[in-house]
Amino acid sequence: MNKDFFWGGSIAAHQCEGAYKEDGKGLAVMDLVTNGSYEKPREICKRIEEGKFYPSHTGIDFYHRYKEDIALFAKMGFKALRISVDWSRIYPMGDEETPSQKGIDYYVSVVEELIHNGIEPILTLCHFEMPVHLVREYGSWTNRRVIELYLRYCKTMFEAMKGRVTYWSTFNELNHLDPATEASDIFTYIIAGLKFSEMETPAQTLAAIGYNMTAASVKAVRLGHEIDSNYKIGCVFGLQPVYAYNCRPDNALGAFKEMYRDFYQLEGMCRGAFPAYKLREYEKMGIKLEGLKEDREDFQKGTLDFIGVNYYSSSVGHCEEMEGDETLFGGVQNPYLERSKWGWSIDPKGLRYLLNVVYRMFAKPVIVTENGLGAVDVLEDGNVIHDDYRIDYLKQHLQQLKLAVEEDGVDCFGYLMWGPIDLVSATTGEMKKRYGFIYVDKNDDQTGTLNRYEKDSFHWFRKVIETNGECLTES
Ligand code: BGP
Repeated sequence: MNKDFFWGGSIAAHQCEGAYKEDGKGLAVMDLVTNGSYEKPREICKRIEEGKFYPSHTGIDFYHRYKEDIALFAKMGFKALRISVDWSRIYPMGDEETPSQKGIDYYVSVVEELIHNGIEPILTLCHFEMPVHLVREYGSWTNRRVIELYLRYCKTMFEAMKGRVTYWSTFNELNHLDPATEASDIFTYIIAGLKFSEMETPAQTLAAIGYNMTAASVKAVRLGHEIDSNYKIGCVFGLQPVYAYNCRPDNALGAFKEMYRDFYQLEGMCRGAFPAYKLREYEKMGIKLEGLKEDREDFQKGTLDFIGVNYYSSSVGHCEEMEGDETLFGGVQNPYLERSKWGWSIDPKGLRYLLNVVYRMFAKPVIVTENGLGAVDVLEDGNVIHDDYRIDYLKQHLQQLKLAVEEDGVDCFGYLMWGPIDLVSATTGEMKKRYGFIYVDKNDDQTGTLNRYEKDSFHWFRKVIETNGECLTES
């Protein structure tokens, strides 16, 4: 691998920081979502209700312990860490004229700590952390005024981090919302603070959210480049291969269409225009979009510098012959693959497949911004955790990534493992679904010391980084 390859991890503010009211932070959408589990969906509340538990309020207390946690990442040899900035710390309501200095100072301190430890900071500007006020008062991304407010926030961060940060992501996973399909409440809520089941005109609403967020991203890229021409600005997508069940042409076409539903915004951000086929599709559905003309130049000038790929799983396209369990992100389960305890199929080759698809489609540098295994870990006597299943998972995925780079010629400049320290699960709100190299002593009943312990995978990943991935292919 290239000697500058970004080995590291990704975390998100609302899943780790806690301190949800501290230093003037406003209420963000995930502050209203309770804990849940694989069997019991998280509850989305209108307001904070007594007696209910909201995991984002406490997270893993990264807000206060970031120095200790960054030191552990540095001990593993991390070259990069992707964090998110919580919009509601910078603009607590979202529509103030001036930002919160305390919010800015906090992220400057975190970034400086990373730099001090030799870790490249990669900042996501919105990872499911929209101020609730923008949903209540403006109707979230359905309202184009929110694009301006998002740009005000981006400008604040682009200016505050000049000279400290190079890599940015405008959004995390703004995909998964296609007007031609039904969406789950948790997905529409995570992305836009709105419940699918409460949308009066779901197709129109999803299309407006999808388009306006895409427009916001291209405008943010343009703005960022104006502020600092050295900025490298990408966007992170949650993508998965959708395989055809067999070679029946209908199945091949169906799987193709299902897979590329998640790509239209990425196409808009890479090709200099919002895809014409999508506009034709909307016309047939009676969907109307605002701003197409005025945004045209932004689409041309705000193309991405790189693409972030979050990869966990693959699926099979719906077809007559195969009736399987639905997967979380669309498509049905693949009978050839094993699944995690949370039902996510495990498909290392899918990562190689996906990296090739994305790189060949857009010819832009790619970075794996998330990948990992959510599993139940056991803290044993002596505070050790033997997580060989996680090592197996990561090793197999990294071997495929290496093949994508070294055999297939994909320009992939980093691998950021998701949740290098245990944190709150986004879909279920649990602590039990652990991803980390670092164990956090916190349980779903809110007991635990919050102490951090190194799992076996911690030492394994340190070696991967130390050998720049060479040890992955040693027998
Ligand atoms: C991605 C999100 C992350 C993260 C991850 C794992 O889609 O970007 O925020 O949570 O999925 O999902 P979960 O936490 O539900 O296991």
